[in-house]
Amino acid sequence: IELETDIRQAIEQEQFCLYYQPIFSIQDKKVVGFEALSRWLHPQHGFISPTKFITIAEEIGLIQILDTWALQSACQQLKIWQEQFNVALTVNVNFSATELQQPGVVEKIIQICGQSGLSLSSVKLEITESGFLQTASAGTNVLKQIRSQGIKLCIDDFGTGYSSLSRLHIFPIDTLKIDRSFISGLGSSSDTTAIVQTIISLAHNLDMDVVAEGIETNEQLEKLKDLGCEFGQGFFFSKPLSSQQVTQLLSNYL
Ligand code: G
Ligand code: G
Ligand code: NA
Ligand code: MN
Repeated sequence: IELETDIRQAIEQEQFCLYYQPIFSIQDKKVVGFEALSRWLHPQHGFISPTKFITIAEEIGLIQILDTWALQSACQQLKIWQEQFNVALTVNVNFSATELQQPGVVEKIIQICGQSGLSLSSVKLEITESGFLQTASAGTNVLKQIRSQGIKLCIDDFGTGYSSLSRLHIFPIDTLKIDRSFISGLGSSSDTTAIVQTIISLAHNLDMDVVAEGIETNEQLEKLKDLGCEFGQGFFFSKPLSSQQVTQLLSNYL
């Protein structure tokens, strides 16, 4: 209950900020975009991880405020980088599946992205695999409307949510993000390697591209290159960065 007021205040008082983890092309190691990740620096409790406050925000019905704030901030920031560096970068924003059930959600998303002046195709919404499963047929319709405006959709943490393969193709998905628990076993476990290989083939056969999450070693990177995975993110390339750090990274590198 206390946290409810806290979350509202935290947004007003700018206690939330976004960090950005680079997503890069595995072939040439070039940055193609960023995943925006929320961070809360609480005045009493210090740093609170999103894994804690997102769940609470969902339970008390405040996730809408948070995700809306994140989408708006990330779009504004990406527009700044696109103009400053004159490159076609994209931004991934995490979006809670419970919010897709809210009336007017499609209009709201389109409005926020549009106001930023970005091309809608540079925005990608990440919804967890388990989130996709919660969305009934009404949710599928919402996803189709969002997709029809050009915004891209990603399944986050793929491989952990037990999707039924028969339902995968009914969603208008552009990208599968392979959960990092699979990437950590790449190379050392032949079973895990087979699973990753299968996910990549599945995605490509369904016309989706693939981002491998949690790449920590060069060995994992090389293995993913062999398996034809096109995009990656992880500590090997870069941890999540503040917006100032991203500006620095782009100035050094472009
Ligand atoms: O960097 P990390 O520990 O921050 O992220 C933990 C989890 O929180 C990830 O699964 C990420 O998808 C999720 N997450 C981070 N920011 C947001 C956000 O703004 N909205 C939602 N719904 N999830 C987020
Ligand atoms: O659920 P989501 O996939 O969006 O999770 C993103 C989370 O993963 C963030 O907390 C981020 O800090 C973390 N993360 C990003 N790269 C790596 C990595 O290479 N290794 C580990 N262990 N965590 C990572
Ligand atoms: Na995510
Ligand atoms: Mn993920």
